[in-house]
Amino acid sequence: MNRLLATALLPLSLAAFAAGEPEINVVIEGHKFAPDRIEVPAGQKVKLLVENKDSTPEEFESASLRIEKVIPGKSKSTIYVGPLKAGEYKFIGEFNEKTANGVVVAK
Ligand SMILES: [Cu+2]
Repeated sequence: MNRLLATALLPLSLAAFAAGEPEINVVIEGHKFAPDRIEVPAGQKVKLLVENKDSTPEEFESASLRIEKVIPGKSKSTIYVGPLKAGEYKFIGEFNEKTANGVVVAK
């Protein structure tokens, strides 16, 4: 490995070591998820750090992910997903289904 490449890779490996699972920030605002398309690595457990900025509670629900979790208004919650096979896994905010929906894409 040349020195340039080693220097480029070092911060990445340190970050992975320090963080454990990859972490992805998700915001609920105006009864919508942002991002509403969440890309995660397949075959790896991932940590979703979900912040509900609305004043009302929301329920992150997905039958295919087997997740059902209420996130009170103005609060943060951690949701673990995976390890997942490559594919698309829909989720909704059950309290505001019409606007709050999205998909986890594992690849
Ligand atoms: Cu539910």
